[in-house]
Amino acid sequence: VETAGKGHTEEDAKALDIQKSYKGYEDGIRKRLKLDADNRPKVSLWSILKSMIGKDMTKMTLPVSFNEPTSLLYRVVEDMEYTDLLNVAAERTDSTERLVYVAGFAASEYASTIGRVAKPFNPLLGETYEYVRPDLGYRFFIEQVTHHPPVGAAYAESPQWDYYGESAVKSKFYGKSFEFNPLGTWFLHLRPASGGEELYTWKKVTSSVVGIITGNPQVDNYGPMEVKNWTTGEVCYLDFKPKGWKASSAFQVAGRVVDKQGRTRWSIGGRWNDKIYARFTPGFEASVEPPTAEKPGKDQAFLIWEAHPRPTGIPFNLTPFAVTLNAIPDRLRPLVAPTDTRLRPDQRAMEEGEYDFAAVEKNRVEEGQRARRRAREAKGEEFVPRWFKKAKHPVTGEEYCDFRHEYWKVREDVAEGKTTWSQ
Ligand code: CLR
Repeated sequence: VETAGKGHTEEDAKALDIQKSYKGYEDGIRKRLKLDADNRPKVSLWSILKSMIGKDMTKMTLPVSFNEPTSLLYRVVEDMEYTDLLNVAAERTDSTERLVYVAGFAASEYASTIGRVAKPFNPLLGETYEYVRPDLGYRFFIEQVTHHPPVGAAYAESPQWDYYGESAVKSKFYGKSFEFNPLGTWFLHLRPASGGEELYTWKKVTSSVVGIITGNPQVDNYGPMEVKNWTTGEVCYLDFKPKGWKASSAFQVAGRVVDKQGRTRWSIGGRWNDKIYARFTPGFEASVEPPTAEKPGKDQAFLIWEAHPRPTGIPFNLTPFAVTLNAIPDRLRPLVAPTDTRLRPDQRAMEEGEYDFAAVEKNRVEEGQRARRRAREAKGEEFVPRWFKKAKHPVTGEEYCDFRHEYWKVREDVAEGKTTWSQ
């Protein structure tokens, strides 16, 4: 093991452990779907939703043509698209600068919501998903731990960081808008190259669909976000501005990083669909304009994050990253858990444009879930998550889902033929 005098033996051990999960992912990422265009029937959202004011999304039965071939589990992995920002953060020696990049990561996931006015499939209780990126050095795992309300518990890890939390979204249709309010806290353990380990937390902002009545539905993301470094006491306050009437306020995000005395160090600004910048503003907060060639200098803003291009012509308006998620190469199929969402026939059919078959299969898997629930109730049993357990967070004191670090060990044994998933 090469430690290069950095004293990061723990990191090296972690890297080796993660590499064991690369098995099955040798074929690389998927670049395109079978389908060239989705050709979903164009039905007005309002005509279907107008009788459902006051309801939450989980209680609505919508035609499958309102779905996209993702699930709420996949929508959580989509957070991982810009993990390069976490690696940049780990390389910075100044902790407030690390916070700038961690906040950039927290804001980066919203770019993928553009143009995605479609319902992800609702995961079944106990459904899981694993996603490994040998090219980027991380692995991700999520399990659906409750059905009502739908909660997914996730854990991602790389040599430089661990990222985990619960995705629990409360939704309500107000007529004028459809609001999605994420409740869970996200935790990040960052291992800076300069040594030590830091804990950061934040909560996600509200997502909403506006323009339903006027027939021009669009996703907006708005509200305050507080990214806190528990190790240093530094905080980044971000404000996602609601779209409103003025085109100029659309996608705007602005904020600042403060030290533990509350003094501003950095100002942050930009648009969450495009680019976010930071500017060194010690002791004052200032607007953040994109840098210009005319006035170079230390107080110039610099780019911290830029959205990946969104090529046109991907069915369902998916991002290239989302296209990689439901792929199931032959080498991977025998290694994933039987509960893996890649094996769901309804999502597969949706992805391949077989909408009627998708609807039939969706019905069938959901019937199966109801039968399993009745069987549990008859025996007086309760569902127990397989890979996570409820615990009190040792630092923040909140209740959260603790990953038991068993999934990847079992998977390794399955890959080596020492066991099978059913045992
Ligand atoms: C927001 C970020 C969270 C995870 C998450 C969960 C639910 C998602 C939401 C995100 C984005 C908006 C979303 C929502 C579920 C349904 C809703 C995709 C990713 C869409 C826009 C609703 C479409 C309207 C239907 C009625 C057709 O970490």
